[in-house]
Amino acid sequence: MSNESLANLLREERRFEPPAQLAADANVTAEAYERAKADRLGFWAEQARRLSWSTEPTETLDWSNPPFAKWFKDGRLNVAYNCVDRHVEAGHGDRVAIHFEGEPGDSRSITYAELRREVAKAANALLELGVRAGDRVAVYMPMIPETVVAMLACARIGAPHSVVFGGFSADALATRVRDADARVVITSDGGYRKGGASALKPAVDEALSRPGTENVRNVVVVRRTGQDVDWTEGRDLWWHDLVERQSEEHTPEAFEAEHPLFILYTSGTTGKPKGILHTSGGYLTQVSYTHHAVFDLKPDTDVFWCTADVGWVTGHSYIVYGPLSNGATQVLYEGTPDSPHKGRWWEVVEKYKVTIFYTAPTAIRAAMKWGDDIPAKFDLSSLRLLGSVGEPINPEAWIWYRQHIGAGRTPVVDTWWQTETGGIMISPLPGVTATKPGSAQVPLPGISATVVDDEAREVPDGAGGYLVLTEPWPSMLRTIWGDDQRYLDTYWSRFENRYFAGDGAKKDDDGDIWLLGRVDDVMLVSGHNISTTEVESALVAHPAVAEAAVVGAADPQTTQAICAFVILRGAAAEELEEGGLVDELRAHVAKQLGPIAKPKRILPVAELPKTRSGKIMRRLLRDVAENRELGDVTTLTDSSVMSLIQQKLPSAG
Ligand code: 6R9
Repeated sequence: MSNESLANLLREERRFEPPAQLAADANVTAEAYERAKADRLGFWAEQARRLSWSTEPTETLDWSNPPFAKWFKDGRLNVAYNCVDRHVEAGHGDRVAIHFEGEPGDSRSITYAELRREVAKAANALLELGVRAGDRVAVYMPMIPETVVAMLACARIGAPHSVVFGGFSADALATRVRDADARVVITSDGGYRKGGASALKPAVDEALSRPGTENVRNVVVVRRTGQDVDWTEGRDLWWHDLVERQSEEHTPEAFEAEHPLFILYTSGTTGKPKGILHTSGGYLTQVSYTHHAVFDLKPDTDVFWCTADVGWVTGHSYIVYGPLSNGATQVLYEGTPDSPHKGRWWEVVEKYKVTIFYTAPTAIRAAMKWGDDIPAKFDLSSLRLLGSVGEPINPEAWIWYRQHIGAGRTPVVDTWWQTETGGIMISPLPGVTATKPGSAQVPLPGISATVVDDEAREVPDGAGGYLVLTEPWPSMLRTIWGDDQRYLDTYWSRFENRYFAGDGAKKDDDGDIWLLGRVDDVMLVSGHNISTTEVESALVAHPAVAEAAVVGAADPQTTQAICAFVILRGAAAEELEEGGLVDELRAHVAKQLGPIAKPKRILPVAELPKTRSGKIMRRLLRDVAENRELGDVTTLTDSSVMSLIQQKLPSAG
């Protein structure tokens, strides 16, 4: 991020103290920081006791082979039992677990007792299909209750799930099915989005026609939209046929704390997505604790709503595992915020009297753009706490969020974390921290984070550098699925004994942390990580493209916008005069990777700037895309290419 935008970030000087009543009743007080500082492992051992273990762990952390951590390794538990059954056993079976709101307006409330029965039946169904502990199950679903049931059923039988975002293409799904060597895919005919039924099953059929996916024995299909689907006899099964006839009884088996819980793919700079592996006991401990601490959840009275898709880590940790392990009542919403109208989310808040609301800056900026009068039409007085995640939130959006959604009285917690960290790492505590718009501020109790310079030296207050995590944490990724070396290279080689998060950060004069965006080549578009290399590969796969270089250019709406520089093949360059090729290339990328990866701009150029070793210098292209003076060009093979590229550009971006 440029110094100029950093200056903008820091311009807002207001501080917001926690409301007195919230502070007085808060789940977690300032004392937690002291306790964790005095005995970090003791602190986490205490948090692990939030869970129900069939064998209590005696060892908190085994760090004898860093950076391969084992948390609570001699403990045994069942994650699904912790998220469902134990609440029923504690007498909360009638409490609503999920208020489901479909995009077309259909709704259904599911109690913990009902959820227990559904999860048990789905677990029995998977067992009938021959799924065993350790087998991987891919889940490619819309935002419906069966998605949560499917994930919990996998957890219950110890079969790691790999949820693939429903907006991803058949190619992306195939890559992930192949990498995880999945045995079963759970999907639906489709889901409702943007006012219509969009299909999912055809992408599964296409993905499973690709080589390397042959080990998928069954596809279980939830009927959501009722649209026609192609059917492969012997492989495909309707969820309602298979699951409904199962017994409601299933005895949960206890697994080791380090038993794999799920794989979730995140983009990497080398193109191939990284399968982030999370395990059971440490992950559940941290997501449960952070959900309790950061959102101050009171399970008897709160209604929690996290708007993320279950296909992203935020959905895993703060729709499924965090809230359910805490016995929360929550809203699950299927569709987009603007269908059938731009007040849809606020209508849902009013309908269910949501008290805690967690969303992403990109959604807040969209709501700002649509106008203050829209949320003003709804009764949002139930809200008492707001959260943000996914990208840096600019102070303007933070203030708008507090003012127009939170009536100028709710705390806003800006939570920094990653797929890799599993749970929230840096965030204000709503009953403790005087919040600063735009800053995630402080590591949570038990978490050690700081900002270092190129030489790994901690920077003084007021200076910037790289965000690093300096001690292992319970919900840390354990490795990259099938690739320990890549785990070491990606996160642990940049600085010795420090986890490199890949984010730029700054400490302000109070020592509070401000996140400044990705420092590597992964672009952050509307809260989604997209690798430059993946988009480049997609472009080059088109016959008209010879070479491509992709950068993320700062964008006020989506944090970064994808900007592609392409070298066209001869004949194609002529066709371009007619204008159609650029549109075709954008559509091509959308088909290959999904609409989120569609470049905002595609600029045909004659040459790309490269170093002598042949690496594309994206830094310079970013300068061009952001209309900046070029940085150091001395390592270029041919510095004249840059002036040629600049000439091609319309003067203002
Ligand atoms: C949870 C999630 C991780 C990347 C992360 C950072 C960005 C997330 C942020 C934030 C500034 C915040 N990020 N939360 N940046 N402030 N509060 O989003 O996981 O999809 O893996 O993305 O998102 O750049 O490194 P994931």
